[in-house]
Amino acid sequence: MAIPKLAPCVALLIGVSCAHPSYHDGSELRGAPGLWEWRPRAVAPELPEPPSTLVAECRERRERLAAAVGGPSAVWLEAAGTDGEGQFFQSDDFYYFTGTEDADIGLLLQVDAAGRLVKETLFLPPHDPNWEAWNGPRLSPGDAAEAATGIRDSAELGELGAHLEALDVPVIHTLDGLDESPEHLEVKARERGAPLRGAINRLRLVKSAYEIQCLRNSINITTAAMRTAAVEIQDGGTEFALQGAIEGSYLRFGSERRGFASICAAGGNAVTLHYSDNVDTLDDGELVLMDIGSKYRYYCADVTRTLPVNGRFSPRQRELYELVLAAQKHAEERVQAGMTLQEMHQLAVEYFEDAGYRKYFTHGLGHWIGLDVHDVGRGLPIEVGSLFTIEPGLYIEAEGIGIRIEDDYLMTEDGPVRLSTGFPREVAEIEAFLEALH
Ligand SMILES: [Mn+2]
Repeated sequence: MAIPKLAPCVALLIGVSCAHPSYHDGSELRGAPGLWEWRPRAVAPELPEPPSTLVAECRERRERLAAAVGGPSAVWLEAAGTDGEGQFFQSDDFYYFTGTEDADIGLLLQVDAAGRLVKETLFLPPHDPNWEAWNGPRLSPGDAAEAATGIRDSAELGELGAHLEALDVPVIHTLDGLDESPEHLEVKARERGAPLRGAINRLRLVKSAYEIQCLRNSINITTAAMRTAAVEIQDGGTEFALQGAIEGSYLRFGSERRGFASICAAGGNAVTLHYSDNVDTLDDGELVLMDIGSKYRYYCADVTRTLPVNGRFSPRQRELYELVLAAQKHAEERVQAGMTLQEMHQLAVEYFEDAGYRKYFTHGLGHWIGLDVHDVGRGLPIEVGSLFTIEPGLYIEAEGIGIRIEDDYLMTEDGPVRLSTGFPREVAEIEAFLEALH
């Protein structure tokens, strides 16, 4: 009785997997089922508002930082400096703890012996109507700045020396050094791995629900931009038209900027790992590699796809592509919390070794993502709540072929979840997608 009941199921499975190209991702690790809707031209993705607020997030981060460095101590953090007339973006660490986007300001935290944050002061330039007439409003000391940032106190930058003199702690932790530090205070943690840098790295490694939603939104903008820009992929197209379509889509879809230089590399250009000149043509018979990532509220995505310019992989291209994809699946099926990224890297190394292609895999398998595309936390093990890439690749200069597949993953209690499902990665899906575009 069991056999007749099972037989139709087996037939159904074979029929689904073989007779028709699947329009869904084949992986068990689908993070966002239904996200990749089957349409040749994408519309703006939905960007759910993250839970909590940036002000509440930053307050909690400052309290956790105080507990991590311990006391009695103080912590001094500096914003990025002004950079000419270009658009200003905050440094990642300062943004993480303050949420502010003003240049040349600072934050002083005081931590008691129990590791509690007992005083916090944001140091700001004095109110300057002339400056604001040219550049727009900025934070200056007072109730408005304290309300906007949730930082309890504010003071003029010129008063920093007096505040430091009055500190009743033996040590100030700082990343950047501190020119005005009083003699009686020890200043430390400038070097890598020192208490402050290490504490910040560990905090930034594990993302909150707020951060995970920001990263999901950034990833969904990136894959939607890739879908939209894919109409530029055709014989006689150009790398720069592809780049323009991608980066224009970022802005239209709700990203504030790209997270790094877009790589749109046709044919042999893809062998250069960080090629971003993007000045070449796309020619029939070549592959084109896109390694791109938008920023959403400072959080950076990083996704790579490699597609055939004429819409169909050649047998050799397909052979290599399937090998890279299999290496990615090999790693994602085995990676787990507690592993380091170096240990994860070894999974792909072994896979390519067994296949005889080890020497063509010339970079690391993955890195953290977060505020930075290569986020902080080198050497730390993967934790539940950390996000990272898995990006195997093969680069064969003699054949003019570079192939990379890169996805973004969130580690959960149940293992990794692939978040960048908004662009197909299976050969049949890619070919069907490209065919529908033209
Ligand atoms: Mn990457």
